[in-house]
Amino acid sequence: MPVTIDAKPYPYALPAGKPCLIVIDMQRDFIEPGGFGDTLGNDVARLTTIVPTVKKLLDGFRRLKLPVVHTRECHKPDLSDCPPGKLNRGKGKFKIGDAGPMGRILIDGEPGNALLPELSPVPGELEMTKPGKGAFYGTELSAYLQDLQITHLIIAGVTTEVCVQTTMREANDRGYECLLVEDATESYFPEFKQTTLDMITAQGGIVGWVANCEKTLAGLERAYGV
Ligand code: C5J
Repeated sequence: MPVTIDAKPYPYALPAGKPCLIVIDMQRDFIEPGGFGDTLGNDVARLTTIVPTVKKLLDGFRRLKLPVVHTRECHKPDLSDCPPGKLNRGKGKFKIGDAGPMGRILIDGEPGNALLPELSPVPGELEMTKPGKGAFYGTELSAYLQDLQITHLIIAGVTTEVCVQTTMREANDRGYECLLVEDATESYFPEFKQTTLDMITAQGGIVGWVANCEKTLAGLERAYGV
């Protein structure tokens, strides 16, 4: 009998092999005051509330020696990987590539594009850039997961209804069994977060499972702890 995590819509069975944690876009530009998210008029304070929980999840994966991937949404400095439709979208103060308060918006290597320092990867973890909302589009993620023979993904990060949900749907279509950690993901819009959690778990888990951090770590400890 596989070990399970107490999840919605029903228990999530952990694999005999290792699950991988994917932490989506915990970047300064989305989370810190003065970043890109802030300049779009979003209440970034909502996103800072999950930082300790994401850290707890990371600590658990590290303690159990389970693989971790961190993503950053960004583009090359010459914007050659940014389609016109994305570049020209919106009427905010800044566009992608403009000089913002924390460097050029969504450009790889700029201060605002970095992960929050308290969630920095440790040696052995993959930090991966992505040009789209989903973590599979235009990235090495598929090859990396196949190499490690990963079949199960535990997902955290921001924002729930954009990059997190897109990644989870991409993963689901590729056959991965996905669980979203509900208190380790957040949105600028509380109603969008709740609706996303409901959409994921509807119809018998049409996209996957949802559980809180405590239950997720308890299941992982039962399955992979020594
Ligand atoms: C957005 C993201 N919201 N990481 N990016 O544009 O969800």
